[in-house]
Amino acid sequence: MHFGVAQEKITQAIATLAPMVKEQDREMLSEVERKLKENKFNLVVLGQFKRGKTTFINALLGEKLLPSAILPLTSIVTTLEYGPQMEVEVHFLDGQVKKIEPQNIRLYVTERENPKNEKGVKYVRVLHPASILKKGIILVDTPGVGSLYENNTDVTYGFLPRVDAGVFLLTVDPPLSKEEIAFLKDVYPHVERIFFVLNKVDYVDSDDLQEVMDFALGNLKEALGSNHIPIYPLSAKMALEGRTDGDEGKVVKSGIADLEEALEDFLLKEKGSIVLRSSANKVLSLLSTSLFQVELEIKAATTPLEELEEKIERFRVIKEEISQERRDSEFLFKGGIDSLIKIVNMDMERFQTQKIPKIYARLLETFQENKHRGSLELSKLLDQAMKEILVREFDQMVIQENEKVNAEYSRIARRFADKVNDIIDRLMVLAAELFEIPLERFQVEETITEESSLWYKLEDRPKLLDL
Ligand SMILES: Nc1nc2c(ncn2[C@@H]2O[C@H](COP(=O)(O)OP(=O)(O)O)[C@@H](O)[C@H]2O)c(=O)[nH]1
Ligand SMILES: [Mg+2]
Repeated sequence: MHFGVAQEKITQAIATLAPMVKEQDREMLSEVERKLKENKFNLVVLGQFKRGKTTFINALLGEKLLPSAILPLTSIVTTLEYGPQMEVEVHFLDGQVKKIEPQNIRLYVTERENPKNEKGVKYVRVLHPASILKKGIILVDTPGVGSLYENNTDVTYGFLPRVDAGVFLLTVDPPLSKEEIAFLKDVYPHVERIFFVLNKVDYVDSDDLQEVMDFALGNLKEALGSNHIPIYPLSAKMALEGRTDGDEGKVVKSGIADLEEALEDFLLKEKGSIVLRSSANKVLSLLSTSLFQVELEIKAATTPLEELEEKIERFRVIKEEISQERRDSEFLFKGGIDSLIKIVNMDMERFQTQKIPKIYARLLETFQENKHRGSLELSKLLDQAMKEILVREFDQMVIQENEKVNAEYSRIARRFADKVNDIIDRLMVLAAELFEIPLERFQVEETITEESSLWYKLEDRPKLLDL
């Protein structure tokens, strides 16, 4: 279908749907409509905290616009789209919009200047003349996940349904963390297209780069179960410095050109279809939930009042019963989790009472064997012995606990999922019976048993032995 025709059809569907949906869904629809009309889509920069997302966006813009440093953490989403001149708007949660000077962005988007978002900012919108934006993308800088501030993770996750395509930043130091893999698995189903970038390559020399790339690639392949994953090496910092200093050599060395080329190629060839597909999907999913409500209303309008009141009363009684059951199930689930936590705590205590003496004995042994050595060497040996025994004991414990926790958690979750499915079933049958509406059945998946595992962290140098 021609882009214009499809665009028109989706716009019509939005216009029909808009008056029928809830306020907040209407907001989402009008955003979809705007993006569709302007043929724009969100290219969201994702990744863990401090991977260089903000630096990368600044490099694309060719100027140090958004605040990035070791300390100030972006806790607010910033969107950037094309405008003939730079303009910055702060959109507040209460609906107000304020124009600000570009150098004041930091007052709103950093944790230091706006702790816990006490200023009530919803997002910051930047209009900018950069050529990459001219092609119709809305670049989005997210706070990132896995930072100290839980709020950031929530904000980033909250943005996922709005992602059309993503740039996912990894770094060479360390190549891929457990949290990153978990986050990536969450992101993947939401995104039509994702570009992987291995940032901070200036930390490794060119001999090691291939090795680091292969390692990251192997991890990604394993995590995503896919074989074709292009990954772009980059030094966002070098690209930004090169552009702000007018040092073309640095820009070339940074690797940004390949990535920009891939992005532009993608914009040229695929953007239109992604805009359409992603808009249509968003409208469709809203449509299917709205449809049920509309059908209910139609049925209600055509049923005699008395009969309807009787049905409503029956529905109310059964609904109350089901609510009670839901509360019971939640209670059961909580109880299950509590007892799981107790089991883990008990295991930890047992680990402590059994293993700590063993660790001490081993350290003492090392000390006795080596006490004739110099204090620096002795301290090194003790460090090493401590690390070895800790790693060995902890590894063993973690493997056992993981198995136990996963098995027990799956069991609890399965029971809970069964109950929830049962409740959904009954509600549907009831609604279908009372109001004669055919419904599509859906299942609560057992993915409720999302696996997450225990881990521990060993400092390079145990502080205990800081002699
Ligand atoms: N060496 C090096 N440092 C970088 C690079 N990109 C970003 N950084 C630094 O990493 C830190 C975090 O960057 P930032 O862009 O704020 O990360 P964000 O939290 O993902 O937005 C800053 O100190 C940046 O200067 C890079 O390519 N190389
Ligand atoms: Mg940032």
